[in-house]
Amino acid sequence: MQTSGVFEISKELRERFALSSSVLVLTGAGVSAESGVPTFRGGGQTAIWKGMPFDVISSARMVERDLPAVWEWFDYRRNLLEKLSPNPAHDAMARWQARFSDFTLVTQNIDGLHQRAGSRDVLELHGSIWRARCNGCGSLTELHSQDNDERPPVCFECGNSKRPDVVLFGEMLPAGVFERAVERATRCELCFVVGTSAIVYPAAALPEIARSSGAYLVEVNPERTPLSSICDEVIQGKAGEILPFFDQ
Ligand code: BV8
Ligand code: ZN
Repeated sequence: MQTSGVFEISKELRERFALSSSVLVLTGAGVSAESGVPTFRGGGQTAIWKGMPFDVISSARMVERDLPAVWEWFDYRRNLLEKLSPNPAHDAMARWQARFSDFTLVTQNIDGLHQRAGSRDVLELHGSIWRARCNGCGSLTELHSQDNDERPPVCFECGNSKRPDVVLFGEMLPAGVFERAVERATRCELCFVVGTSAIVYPAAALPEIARSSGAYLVEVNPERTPLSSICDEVIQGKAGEILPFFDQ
C-alpha cells in the first residue's frame, strides 16, 4: 500500500489508474471546499439563508413565490465565488482529461471552478451560477459577479423575467445531460466519486450505474457516505491533497 501523510492508495488502484483508458469522475461541493466555497451539508454558512434552509431557497417553489429572493441568494454566492480560485483537486482533474483517452467529468457543482481550472466538456448536472435563463423563451445569458442589472433581469428577446440557469430542488435536470452522463458511466472502467454526500438524486445514481456496469469505484471524501459501502476503495481525506497524488 502506497501511503502519504494520512491516506492510503492501494497498489491495485495505482495500477488501474495507470492502465485505464475510460474514466469518469463525479464531483460535488466538497471538491470546491478547499477553494473556500462553503459546502451544503458540512455546516457551511450557505446552509441557511435568511432563516431558510438552502433546499427551500434553492427550490422550484421559490422561483414562483419570490424570484427576487432567489436572485439575492445567487448574487450573494456569485460575489463570494468571484474572489475564489480552483484548488489542486480541480487542477488534477483538468490534467486527467489529457491523460485518459476517454475521460468524463460530471459535476453537481454550479460554481464553474472546474472550467476555470481548464476542464473542458464538463457535464453540469445542476446548471451554472454564471448563466441566466429566460422564463419565457429560454434564452441564456452569461452573468458576471459585478452584474448590477435590475433584479430579476428582463429578457431582451421577449421581455419575460430571467432566473438563474441552475437546477433547483423539484426541477428536472437539463435535457440530455444526465442521459449523457449515464451513457459514460455504463462504459467507464474506473469511476471516482469526489466530495459529495451522495444524497441528491438523480446525480447520486451515477456511481451505482458505473459500479453495476463493472467499473472500479473509488470514493474520495473525509467522511463516509451512503455510497461508501458499494465502493471498491474509499480514500478518506481531502480531495485537494489526494487527487494530485495520482499523477505527480
Ligand atoms: C429531480 C443547485 C425529478 C442549486 C442543487 C421531493 C420533491 C421533489 C424532489 C425530491 C423529493 N425528494 C427527493 C427528491 C429528489 C431531489 C433530491 O434528491 N432531494 C434530496 C435532498 C433527497 N432531487 C431533485 O429535486 C432533483 N430533480 O429529482 O427531478 C423530479 C422533478 C419534480 C419532482 C420530483 C422529481 C434536482 C436536484 C438538484 C438540486 N439542486 N443545486 C444550488 O446549488 O443552490 S443540489 C445541491 O446538492 C448542490 O448542487 C450540491 O451539489 C448537491 C449535492 O450536494 P453535494 O455536492 O454532495 O454537497 P454536500 O455539501 O451535500 O456534501 C459535501 C461533501 O463533500 C460531504 O460529503 C463532505 O464530507 C465532503 N467534503 C468536504 N470537504 C471536502 C470533501 N470532500 C473532499 N475534499 C474536501 N476537502
Ligand atoms: Zn425571453
